[in-house]
Amino acid sequence: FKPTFFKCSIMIITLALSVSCKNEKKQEAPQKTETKPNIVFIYLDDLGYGDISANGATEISTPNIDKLANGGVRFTNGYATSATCTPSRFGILTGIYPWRNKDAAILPGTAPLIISTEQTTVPKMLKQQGYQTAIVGKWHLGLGRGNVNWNERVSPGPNEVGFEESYIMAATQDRVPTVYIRNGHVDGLDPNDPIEISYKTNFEGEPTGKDNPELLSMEWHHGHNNSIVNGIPRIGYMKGGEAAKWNDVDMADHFLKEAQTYVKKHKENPFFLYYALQQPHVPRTPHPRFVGKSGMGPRGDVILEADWVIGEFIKTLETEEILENTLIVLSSDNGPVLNDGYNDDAVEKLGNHSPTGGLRGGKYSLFDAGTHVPFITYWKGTIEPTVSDAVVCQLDLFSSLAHLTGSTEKTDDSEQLLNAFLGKSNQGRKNLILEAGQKTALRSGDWVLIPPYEGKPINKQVNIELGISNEYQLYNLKEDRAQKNDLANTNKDKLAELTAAYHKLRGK
Ligand code: NG6
Ligand code: CA
Repeated sequence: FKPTFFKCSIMIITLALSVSCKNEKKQEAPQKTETKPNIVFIYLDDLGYGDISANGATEISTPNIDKLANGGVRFTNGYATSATCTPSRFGILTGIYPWRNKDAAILPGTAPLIISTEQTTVPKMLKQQGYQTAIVGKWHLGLGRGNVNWNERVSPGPNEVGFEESYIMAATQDRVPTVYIRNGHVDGLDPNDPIEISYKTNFEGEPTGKDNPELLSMEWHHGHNNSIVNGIPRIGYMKGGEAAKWNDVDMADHFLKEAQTYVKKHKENPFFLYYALQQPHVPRTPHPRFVGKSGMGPRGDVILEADWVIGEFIKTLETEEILENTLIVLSSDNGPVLNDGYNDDAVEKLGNHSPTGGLRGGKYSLFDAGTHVPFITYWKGTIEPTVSDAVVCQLDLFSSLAHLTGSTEKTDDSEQLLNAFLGKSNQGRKNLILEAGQKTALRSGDWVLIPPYEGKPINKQVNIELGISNEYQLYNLKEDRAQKNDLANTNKDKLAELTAAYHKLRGK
């Protein structure tokens, strides 16, 4: 009797074990879906490393961005690929170094699409993993194939490179066409008032910033003296499309509403939203609610405005009960600039604020402030709050998010650094090629090598040092964050080592 009982109980135990094993297996399923969180890129335009209080700003307060920074991973060595917008956006979306693409330079509003429709992109890769995909905000990667007719569907564009839904501005807030485009169609266009755009010649009888200063509510400083829209002189000429023209002061609220609506509509299944804010790029047009609030003029005011919309957006994720299932990546496309072509008091009212956070250079520069930007990952309940000094680049999101979501896709340039992005490892890249105006430099560990280049060392119009010199420059960022001590002449070994590494990586 006893042995049988023993046998039986063993059987029961085995059964129980196998059941519990099965249960464990079953439990894997929901765990798997947990690796498909919603993914949101919140991408700012020209926001400097030092422009957020989480990174040490004391003259301006960005509580909503800080909440992400202090509740997630705050990277102290996070990089955009480039010191201007178009190449950085190319890099973050394709996982390919933009200097490999000769067209990845600041584009006019009439430029053709520079991402091949054959190219893998973050949204395409995520779509294959079952994601819904959308962009809201600034595009600036070109549209169409040249000679766009803005009165018909404009294509190819974001919808042809992986975004199922798009609500965008074509280029920049200071460039025509000054209209929103939904899935290729100009939003609110009256067919009886067709749009014409040119970056070469004005349309007869149309006022310009250059000839009609009496019509301006904002003064231009350099460039920006073509067509006037809402009293603001722009780059490029535009005629018609009156009803479709955007309202600059409402732009932040407008994009926010689009982003919120998207989230509410798509929350049942995983989505990827690329939410590309226009601030604090020029023209800086804070909504009246924010005017004067920073004491720093419009540049400070639009940073407060951006922080506010980010707060509202996160509230939406919270009220829709998906914040804990959403990985947020917040960064900026390039470093800061004060006067970028309009007299808007950015210089005069700066006070003690340091947009670069003490880094050298700024937008357009090969010095660190050109590409070293705010970089935050946040995933409530999954990412433990931490500060990371791993060197990470927006380029690396492609392979890392592929890994997270179970895709085997990767690109040669994009490193799989998921553990760094989730705050589980301090291990970032060893080497990173940085780009400004299609000139490149190398960050390697704590070191930066800037090869010699022809050209002016300073862009006088924006008053930024570009990092250009006809000699090699070598800096140790750990000891010399501000790049004040060029060690090229005193550390020949390091110079040789980095020069070799740089040429190898650049393939020349
Ligand atoms: C420059 C513009 C600048 C800005 C920049 C693009 C002039 C003189 N300057 O050419 O104002 O629009 O392009 O900025 O036109 S970015 O952040 O989109 O790269
Ligand atoms: Ca930019």
